[in-house]
Amino acid sequence: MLARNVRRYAYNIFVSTSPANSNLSSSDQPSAGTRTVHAVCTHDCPDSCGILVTVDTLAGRATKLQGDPSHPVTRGFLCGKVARYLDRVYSPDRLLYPMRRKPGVPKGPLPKGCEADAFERISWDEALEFVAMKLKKMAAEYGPESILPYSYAGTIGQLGYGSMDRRFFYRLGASQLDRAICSTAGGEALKQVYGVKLGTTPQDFAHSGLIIAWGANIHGNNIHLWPFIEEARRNGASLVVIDPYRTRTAALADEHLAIRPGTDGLLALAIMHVLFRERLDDAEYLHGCTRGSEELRAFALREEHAPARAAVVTGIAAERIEWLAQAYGNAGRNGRKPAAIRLNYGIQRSENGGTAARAVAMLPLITGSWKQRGGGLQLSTSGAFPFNSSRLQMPEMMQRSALQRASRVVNMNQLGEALTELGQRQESAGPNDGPPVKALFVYNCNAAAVAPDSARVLAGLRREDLFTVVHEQFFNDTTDYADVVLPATTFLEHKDVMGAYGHLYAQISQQAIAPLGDARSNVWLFGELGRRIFGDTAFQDGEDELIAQALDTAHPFFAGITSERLEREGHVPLSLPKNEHGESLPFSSREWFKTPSGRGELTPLPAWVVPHESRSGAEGGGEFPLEFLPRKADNYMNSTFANLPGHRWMERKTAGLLEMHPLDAAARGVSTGDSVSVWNGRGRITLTASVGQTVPEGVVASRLDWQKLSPNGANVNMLTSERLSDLGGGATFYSTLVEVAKTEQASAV
Ligand SMILES: Nc1nc2c(c(=O)[nH]1)N[C@H]1C(S)=C(S)[C@@H](COP(=O)(O)OP(=O)(O)OC[C@H]3O[C@@H](n4cnc5c(=O)[nH]c(N)nc54)[C@H](O)[C@@H]3O)O[C@H]1N2
Ligand SMILES: Nc1nc2c(c(=O)[nH]1)N[C@H]1C(S)=C(S)[C@@H](COP(=O)(O)OP(=O)(O)OC[C@H]3O[C@@H](n4cnc5c(=O)[nH]c(N)nc54)[C@H](O)[C@@H]3O)O[C@H]1N2
Ligand code: SF4
Ligand SMILES: [Mo]
Repeated sequence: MLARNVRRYAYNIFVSTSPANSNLSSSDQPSAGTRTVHAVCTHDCPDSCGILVTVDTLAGRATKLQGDPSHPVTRGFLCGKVARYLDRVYSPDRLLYPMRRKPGVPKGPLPKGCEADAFERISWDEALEFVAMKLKKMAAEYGPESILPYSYAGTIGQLGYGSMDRRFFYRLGASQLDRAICSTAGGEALKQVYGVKLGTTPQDFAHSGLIIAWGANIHGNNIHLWPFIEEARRNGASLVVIDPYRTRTAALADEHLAIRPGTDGLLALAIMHVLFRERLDDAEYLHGCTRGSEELRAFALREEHAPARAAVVTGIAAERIEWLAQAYGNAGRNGRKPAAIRLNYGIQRSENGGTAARAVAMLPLITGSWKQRGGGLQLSTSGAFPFNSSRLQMPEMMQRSALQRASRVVNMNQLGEALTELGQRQESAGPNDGPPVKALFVYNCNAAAVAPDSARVLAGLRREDLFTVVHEQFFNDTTDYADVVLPATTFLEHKDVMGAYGHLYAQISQQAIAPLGDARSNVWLFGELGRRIFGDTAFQDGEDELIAQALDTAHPFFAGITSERLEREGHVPLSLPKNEHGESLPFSSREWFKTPSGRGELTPLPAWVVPHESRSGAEGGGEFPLEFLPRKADNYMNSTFANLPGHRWMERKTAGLLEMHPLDAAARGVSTGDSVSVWNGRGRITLTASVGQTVPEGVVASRLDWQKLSPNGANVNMLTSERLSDLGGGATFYSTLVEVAKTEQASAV
């Protein structure tokens, strides 16, 4: 079985010569002995770039990566992280063979570079037999819900993110994972207001007169939107950034409004207040396309939503709020170009972030800016890709599992709780009860680094009675706690089909090179395990069958999108409805809304609630007076790339720093370069102070890194909480309070 599947890989490798070759300039023409393969960056990024990979056919080695010049959003360039991707693929640190923890070696952090010493190499056959035996044993002894899959977005390819793995865990009857660590609060917000995750296409930002980047670090996290914004600015547009942190995007903007974290919902209401007060609303559109506008008008016009009141809470001067609201409301009127909002997931990683995202999402419904090219809002375009995920994932297999009912759901933001408390309580505490988690299967995710409340997570992972399997490309914070590590392929080494959450092109990502060492894809791994344990035909499907299943939909957006066409063309635009000018303008008319009422929903009213864990909230004003932003690094992808020397070098100016406002620093006797302790009731970390204007008073910021590469081996998630957001059970990384002191003082506290 093993040999047959490995062979299947071998021929997949040489089938594709990229159709995009025809678009290459002569200097880019593949030379003799090389060929060009069309791949797609499968990292968790809105841009989902088309990539041309040059492969030395004789050596079977990728030698160059280039943004696909024929892809209308990639436009021939890659971000700094992935331009250096070959450093990752061919890193000497790649995890290339299955390994099992040596007897007697305790779980816990291992120095970087020495990890392999804790493990012994085994064959895939041994590894699969061992894992299958352990899972079967756990299921028999404690029930299948004692097994918890834990995955997120190492790859967002349709196959790699969720296909064979889901079939496997459904069939097993394992606990289900609510994958809510990133975007569920905002996603739920869009679904409530619009019924679907859809928005302004990136290219149309070029036609805007005013662009608002709201909780969106475009230059750092979504660089392929930037050229369209620059084009709009060359034609007179302004860029306003609403972000507590002075990001690269904010530094390049026309106006930066450094809002206090967690207060965006109130700012949105204050903007609505001005729009309704000044009659800058589009009454006709509100009447025709929305529901609840009269209630919203009355609510927004309340005195508590006036700019003067919002100013006190948001930290943005009332005149600036007035100015922004007037600029937003007047855009698109009297021959002016419309306003577009790039809302990103920053604001919804807060306790009240779902409602805040809902309030912001209502703004273009009030002005009717959806009707104009260059108007509207983009949070995510993922809802435009109606892949047939139930065919891919086969949730119906769960019914045939040992449980005969849907298995319990564990929210991935509460991994610490799941590993330390589930099944330990005396009395039953509700739907999440059941057996303790005895086996954890981690893939596509560096759980030990990215999940909130690390101290609890790590205490759980350290349990000797927990059987942990990690499928990874590298030894990282999570493999340090694994019983078995399995080597995973990179996107150059397997095939997949892709949607996107920041553009509207379906793409195929070809396998460019053979897997390195014994690395295998997610599809292969879970197919093998499924065949070994269950033998069902559902585990026989290969990549091409799965791609055909993913595309098996009659949805009109996918009209004309077939495997054959994707194989031929690499990327294919979705068939969105067009108006008489040939433009696709989401929510410009009723047909676009997918809410039950078929209209934009302005109720329930988006009341602003103070987050508990914020300076003005119930937990504020006490021991922990500073708001903490545990940010993403510009040069990593969450925790991915942080181990590579070239990427660390690019991030060197901010890694390990705590950015502080001069007043907060002075109040604590802290200067730039001082070692500072940052702590709250959940944990403590050590960083180096950097005093400056990147954060407003009362806010401190630091960046996500691996635990073991952070000072003292502890990263920012030591301080974050498992509390969930108001909608969608989302993470609340950005609702975190801390105190800071110079390290000498801290030891006395
Ligand atoms: N370089 C790089 N690119 C990435 C990633 C990465 O780690 N590095 N991660 C990828 C992932 S997983 C995602 S989900 C995407 C999306 O990524 P985003 O959701 O855009 O990323 P964030 O940086 O978390 O949030 C955007 C901005 O919101 C700000 N913010 C925080 N709290 C608040 C608040 O209360 N109000 C307002 N207005 N702003 C606030 C932050 O300071 C930040 O600059 O990016 C992807 N792209
Ligand atoms: N403090 C703080 N914490 C955060 C965030 C933050 O902004 N601040 N952001 C949150 C957000 S938005 C997100 S999305 C999560 C991201 O959390 P994760 O999805 O865990 O993201 P990464 O840290 O990029 O880790 C992905 C891992 O998957 C592996 N991988 C890549 N491709 C494959 C593959 O094909 N197969 C397998 N088996 N493995 C693969 C990579 O090597 C990498 O170790 O983190 C969250 N945590
Ligand atoms: S991380 Fe984003 S910007 Fe960079 S190559 Fe991948 S998709 Fe493109
Ligand atoms: Mo994310």
